[in-house]
Amino acid sequence: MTHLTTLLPIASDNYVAFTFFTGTMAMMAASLFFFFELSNTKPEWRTSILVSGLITFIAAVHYYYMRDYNLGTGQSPIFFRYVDWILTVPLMCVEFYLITKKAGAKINLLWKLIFASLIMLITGYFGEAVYKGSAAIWGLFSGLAYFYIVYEVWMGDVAKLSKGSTPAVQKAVGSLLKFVVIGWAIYPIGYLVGTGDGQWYSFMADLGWNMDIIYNIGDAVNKIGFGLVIYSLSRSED
Ligand SMILES: *C/C=C(C)/C=C/C=C(C)/C=C/C1=C(C)CCCC1(C)C
Repeated sequence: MTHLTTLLPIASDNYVAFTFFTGTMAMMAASLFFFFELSNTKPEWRTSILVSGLITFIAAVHYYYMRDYNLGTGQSPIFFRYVDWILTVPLMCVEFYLITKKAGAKINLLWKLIFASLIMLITGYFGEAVYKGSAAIWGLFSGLAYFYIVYEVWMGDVAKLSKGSTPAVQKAVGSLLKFVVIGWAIYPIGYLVGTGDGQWYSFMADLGWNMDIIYNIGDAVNKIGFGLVIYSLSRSED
């Protein structure tokens, strides 16, 4: 791949490239915002805001490459995408843990979440890039790991701990649950669209949607959106 893609024009109907560009800028801007706001954040929320900034920063660097790769080749940057997720999703688990820690969570909750998220991503990568013919079965494994995370947050440890805690922590856990159940569910939709060709769920591919646009929307919601929710919680609680 050459490094001249910045000289390539983007066709006005190339929405994929458009979302890679705006995604790059949004991730960069969000990182600056979180980093600069650190110094006027209450100490007990600082680590959370810092981790939000790290997540958007790591994504900004990957988006920079994905944008280039996509514009130069017209293909999906599957590899960079998964490298980004392998780094940022465990960091999101750290965010979840930091919130639940305020309700008394132990470190083993963090390891459970990280482990499940890695299973979810590795099996997803196999289905999307390595064993494409059996994308359905890999997607199913990935989905099971995802449901385990949903279970932990909705009914498992996270939910139980939150019940006995302060209203502020309950509110934080409530928004965490929304992100895991609604925000994260954007990704399997992208997967079904992107891998549907020749599978029983080929109707998803036939919709004419684009996997990268769906993933890019998912990233904006979950990385920037979740970071902003943490930010506002850090201001409202007293
Ligand atoms: C910042 C990036 C985030 C929060 C990425 C999250 C990714 C997922 C929740 C992916 C989930 C998948 C499934 C549940 C099944 C199909 C394969 C995946 C990996 C797309």
